[in-house]
Amino acid sequence: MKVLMISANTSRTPYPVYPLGMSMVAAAVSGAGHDVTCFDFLQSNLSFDALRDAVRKVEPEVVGISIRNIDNVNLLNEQRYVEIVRDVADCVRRESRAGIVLGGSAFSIMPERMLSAVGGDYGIVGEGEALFVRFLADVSQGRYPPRGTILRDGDLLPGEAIPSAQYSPEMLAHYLQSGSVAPVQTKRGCPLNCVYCSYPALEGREIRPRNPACVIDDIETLVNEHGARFIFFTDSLFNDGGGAFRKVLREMADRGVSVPWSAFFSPAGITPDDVELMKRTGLRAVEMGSDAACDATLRGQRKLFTWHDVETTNDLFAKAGVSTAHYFMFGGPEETRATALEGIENIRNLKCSAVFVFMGIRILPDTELYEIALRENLVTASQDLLVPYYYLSPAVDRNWLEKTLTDAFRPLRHVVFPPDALDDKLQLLHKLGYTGSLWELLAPSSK
Ligand code: B12
Ligand code: SF4
Repeated sequence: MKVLMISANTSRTPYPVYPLGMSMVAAAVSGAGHDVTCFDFLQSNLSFDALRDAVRKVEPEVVGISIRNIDNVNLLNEQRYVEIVRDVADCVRRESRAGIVLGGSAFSIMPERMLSAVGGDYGIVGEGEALFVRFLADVSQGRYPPRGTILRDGDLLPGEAIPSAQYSPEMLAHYLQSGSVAPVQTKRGCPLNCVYCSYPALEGREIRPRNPACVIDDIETLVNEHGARFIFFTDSLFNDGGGAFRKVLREMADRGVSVPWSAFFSPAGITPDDVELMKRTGLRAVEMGSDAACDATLRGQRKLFTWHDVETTNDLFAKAGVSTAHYFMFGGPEETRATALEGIENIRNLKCSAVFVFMGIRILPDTELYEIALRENLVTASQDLLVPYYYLSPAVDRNWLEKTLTDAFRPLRHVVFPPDALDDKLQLLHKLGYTGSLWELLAPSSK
């Protein structure tokens, strides 16, 4: 069948990111023998003319729209992305009678609501490779499900069967202009239960590692054939408790691959040997999901580590000369004035790192945070969660919290509040040819 895949992501913050989800689904669809064309709305500079031309040229029988972000999860400078996805779907609809299938992380978080807001014909929840291929096999036999059907609960792919993305040279060239960051997924799934997190619902609770050799093949292709100079491992959590990350790093080291890389880490379970191996393979910067800044709020977020773990892991990387960025969300469950002040003091004492501070936590369905917010009467069961709504602990006043965080962090160059305050500078540095996420320039160790 002729399939047109469209990435409808329009976000450029903190930098434009290569549409990995669409490329992985495209690889599976093309592997199943279909004729796939990918169109990236962002790369085409949000041009509806270019979109229209692509639809006319491809004459697709099915169109898959990949929807990455609902919003920017930033209470203090809200950006919403769904309306323009609806315009994309409308544009396709005007040009073509093809069935429109929606997928992607933003779709999967609120499938029913997204289907009606965007106006697709069908939706696929979760990973798209197997279910989209099955859908195409059915419709190629004329077996269309009723319009409005949302497919879900397909068998998750075993890790070894997760495909390499179909990295498009033209698309990559576009994204490499912004910091030369190329994304690679080494595994799917997270077994933990952090209170706000939708990742386990998106990728499943079981860790499914890809074959490390295939992961390193991807890195070599990106570096040697496409000129990527920085790899971001997009795993929900890189340093999984089962140690799959070590196998990837050992394979990398055994094959002599060393390229600057970064990933999302949890501040637990990392040894000095791990750090040594990470450095050998090129680790440039650690993005640490510390999330809360003292023990009471860490417990409130159901984190399995303590503030002591945050400090110890931070020191481990600092000693090895690796910069870390910590992300914190103030105002979550169990936050009070006292915990906020304690958290600020803890952050002040954190050595050698950059810190990004969010206020409030975006409430997503199917999370414990949503249940808590319901119990505390902060949301109602009929509330439309597509409209961003943020959890703020009833024990702190919003204005007090915002002023306190602003006053505390304004004098500190390495603490960024609100968290997008440096996005424009980052984009300028990328234009000047700097690579990676670059916040390490803020970390006191690198001054
Ligand atoms: C890594 C990551 C980042 C990295 C990206 C680094 C890079 N260079 O790629 C960084 C830190 C930069 C980042 C930034 C942001 N992120 Co982010 N990120 C992620 C994360 C952990 C993984 C994304 C990824 O690449 N996954 C791997 C790919 C293969 O998976 P996928 O895209 O979901 O695709 C699969 C399915 O969705 C499906 N699928 C995809 N497309 C389609 C299409 C069809 C037709 C079908 C059938 C199926 C299908 O199949 C794919 C393969 O199985 C996710 C959480 C998660 N675990 O999903 C959040 C996530 C995508 N991010 C999110 C957000 C909000 C953001 C930011 C807006 C935050 C901010 N304020 O800066 C920015 C936006 C960036 C941008 N420019 O778009 C949200 C989006 C949902 C929402 N709440 O709106 C997520 C889901 C986290 C969350 N729960 O809140 N992010
Ligand atoms: S926040 Fe990170 S560690 Fe916690 S459940 Fe989500 S992906 Fe897993």
